[in-house]
Amino acid sequence: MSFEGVDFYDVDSLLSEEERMVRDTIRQWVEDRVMPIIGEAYIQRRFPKELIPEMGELGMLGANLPEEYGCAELNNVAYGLINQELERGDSGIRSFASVQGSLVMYPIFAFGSEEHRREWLPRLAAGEAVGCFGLTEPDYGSNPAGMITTARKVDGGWVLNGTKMWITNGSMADVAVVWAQTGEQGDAKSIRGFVVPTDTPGFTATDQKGKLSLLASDTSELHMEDVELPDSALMPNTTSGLKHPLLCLTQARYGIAWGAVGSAMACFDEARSYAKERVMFGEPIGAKQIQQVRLANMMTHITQAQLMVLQLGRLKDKGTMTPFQVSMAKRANVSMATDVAREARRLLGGNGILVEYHSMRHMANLESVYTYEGTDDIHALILGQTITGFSAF
Ligand code: TGC
Ligand code: FAD
Repeated sequence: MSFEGVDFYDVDSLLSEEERMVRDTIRQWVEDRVMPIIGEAYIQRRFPKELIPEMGELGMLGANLPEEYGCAELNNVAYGLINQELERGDSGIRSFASVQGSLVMYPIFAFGSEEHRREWLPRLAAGEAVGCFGLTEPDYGSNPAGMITTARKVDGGWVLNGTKMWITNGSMADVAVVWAQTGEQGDAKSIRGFVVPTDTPGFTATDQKGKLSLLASDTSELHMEDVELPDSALMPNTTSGLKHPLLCLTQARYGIAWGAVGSAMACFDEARSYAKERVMFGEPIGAKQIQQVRLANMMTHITQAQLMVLQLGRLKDKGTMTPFQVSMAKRANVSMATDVAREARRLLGGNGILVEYHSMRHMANLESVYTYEGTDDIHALILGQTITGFSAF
């Protein structure tokens, strides 16, 4: 498939030369390196690890973090465009980069010690090391405040015990950012973050079996049984409470809001070219009013989403973006993309269920994206609280 790129409102003209250059570089890389292999990787249920060093070389990992630590130090719009282009390929590829950059490198940069930064950031940026982020537990998904993983203080260090579920990059990670209770169980106020090398004795990861979505992505369970860590494993700038993990989620949700636009653009491109070529009842299906309405709706909703994330990125670059604005964009754009992917798949008829086409893979992936990083419902409740002042969680 060749990416034509839907840009009905000339959003391109609102980008700087550097932003366009970043976007075009990643778009070309996805076309050359991801598209030829992604269908097969998906069927084989494997994350294409061979792409990681190239992602590092092209500056995609932690791209909005400082050069001092080996990162590209791009602005947040360019960072968003990277996510958009990666997710045109596959949500699993974007997920890898989101977790590495927003959920591992960002907390190490923002809350870790200088030693943590020097040890991990250059390797994570280069793709020489992989990271994962352990917040969710089997019984605490939408409500991480209730987590039961503990970090017990002992002489000279900490001992971690617990299980984290649904962890992206978990089985291939060299380092895990793990959130744990340092006080009473169920007391959100005592949650702290730890930098845990995954070869520490007692730390194991097992692959999550049976997924029907995000198949080209590593999703795992983390088990920690008496994992002994030195004092230095604690991220010193995490004060207790959920605020710091939530700050990480804001970074990742921002990237997802852009990524969802990319998957919708890919589905629209596919649907448009299919509608022009597929002949039924003597003419292309694109000449039928029903398919034109379908395509018009897709393009309208994609255009709205493109404008929303661009303004969100400009606010982030100005330093005034709020987590509530991010919730709105994550929720609206992922919901939009799930609808666009489903409509594109339907337009493709029987071919729409084949792996040679891409819309159904995007559609299945987006069901995970709809759920992770705060479900659609949770973001509705965050917005509801912002509007009314009442918490309805
Ligand atoms: P709450 O009392 O509302 O907040 C605790 C403190 O945090 C502050 N805060 C935030 N700060 C920064 N960013 C945000 N988004 C924030 N939201 C809240 C808040 O002001 C407060 O600060 P302070 O100073 O008063 O202590 O906390 P709560 O326990 O009531 O939780 C609220 C809720 C439900 C919104 C939160 O728990 C939530 O967002 N739940 C959803 C869980 C979630 O999204 N998990 C994601 C796991 S990671 C993942 O899915 C990776 S997928 C792979 C990929 O990214 O590709
Ligand atoms: P639950 O919280 O049990 O929700 C079940 C249903 O109840 C949902 O419909 C939800 O919207 C609804 N619900 C919940 N609370 C309320 C409420 N108060 N009012 C109304 N409805 C409510 N986590 C990590 O920490 N790191 C990762 O790298 C990571 N990667 C992931 C990758 C994948 C593929 C997936 C699927 C998940 C990943 N997650 C990760 C976990 C993800 O963040 C959680 O799945 C998500 O937060 C939802 O939690 P849950 O699955 O336990 O659902």
